[in-house]
Amino acid sequence: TVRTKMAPAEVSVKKIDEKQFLTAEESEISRLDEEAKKIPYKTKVVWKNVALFTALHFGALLGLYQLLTFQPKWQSYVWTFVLHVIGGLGITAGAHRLWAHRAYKARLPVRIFLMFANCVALQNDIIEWCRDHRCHHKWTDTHADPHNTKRGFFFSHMGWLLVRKHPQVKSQGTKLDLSDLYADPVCMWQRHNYVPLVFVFCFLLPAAIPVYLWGESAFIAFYVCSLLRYTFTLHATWCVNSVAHWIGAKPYDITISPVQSLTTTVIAIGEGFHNYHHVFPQDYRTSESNWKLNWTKGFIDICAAVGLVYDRKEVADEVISRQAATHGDGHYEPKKVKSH
Ligand code: ST9
Ligand code: ZN
Ligand code: ZN
Repeated sequence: TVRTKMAPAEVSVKKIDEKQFLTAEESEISRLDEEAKKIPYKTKVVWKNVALFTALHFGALLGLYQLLTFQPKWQSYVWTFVLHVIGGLGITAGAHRLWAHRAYKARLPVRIFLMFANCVALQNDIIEWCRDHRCHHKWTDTHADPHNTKRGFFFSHMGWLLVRKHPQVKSQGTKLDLSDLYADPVCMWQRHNYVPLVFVFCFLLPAAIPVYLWGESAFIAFYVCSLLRYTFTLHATWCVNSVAHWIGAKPYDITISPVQSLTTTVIAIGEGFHNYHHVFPQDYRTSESNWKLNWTKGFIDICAAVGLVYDRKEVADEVISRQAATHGDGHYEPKKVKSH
């Protein structure tokens, strides 16, 4: 067929006849689109969330002002960055690659660490996060995708957290198998204790540690290390849903919305090469880059080296280059030497 034999250069000029090459999953997507047209739905703003996020952003702006006018002690700068990376790992290595995609297996100490790190990032408990994320991959860019990019850049970035979900998110989402998450006592423990956990790990400890260990002002510690850092990690994460679904190269599949975004990869510690990730979601690396651009892969590999992580799933280079040659936009650069 054209789709599997087409050379990369041709792909970018020839329009693929979508009807002719519908796979099972793609035809489910058109079924969902048809069904959605019949469901009455009006965007319903959740004003409580609008108020909370507005307040958070005002707090973060105050923190940013303090940060840019060099009010914090140097240790607080380091601490803020460390917190972004720890919370980030709780999302990338934890909620995302381990729990949502099962891209590798982790022994109990790593799962416990990632669960606490996940609380530092406060992005809903792991089970809820994974349920939304599995919806996103299975039904990308339909109304069953919680952050459907067809509803605009702002909606996919953060707007989806400010309105009631589309009924299709709920009706489709209930079809997902989440039994692996409910069977993990670490996820269940986090769920049962979520509110006190995020209070302590996202707000209290990040601000209290600088005050007690290097005499930072409580005011600065709270606005910079808690509020600004939390807000920054949120936007870094949200960029994966907005920026990395927007404009950029599609070396692995030209027909889908996710793109390769370098900026997003840098701020989201290795998660911005999103065209790759949507094509090979089971790959624990989520991209072909090595640890320098993919600190999350570095973290997982270090854990594996000491035996705390195992069964890392990785797509073979031949499969990747074949995929790129047949479905990509021609931006694929084959690796000469495999870099780990
Ligand atoms: C946050 C999450 O920021 C960010 C996630 C981003 C994901 C990014 C992915 C990218 C890839 C990974 C890269 C990582 C990079 C990280 C870099 C780090 C450096 N399936 O939700 P409710 C049903 S959170 C099935 O209230 P509403 C279910 O029955 C920020 N069913 O819906 C549910 O009841 P229950 C902090 C579903 O009323 C019921 O509906 N958190 C599903 O429409 C009600 O659910 C917040 O701000 C589903 N998927 O309200 C909280 N979903 O749960 C924001 C729902 O009991 N959230 N159901 O089973 C809310 O306030 C609300 O969810 C709402 C919708 C207002 C948005
Ligand atoms: Zn995506
Ligand atoms: Zn994913």
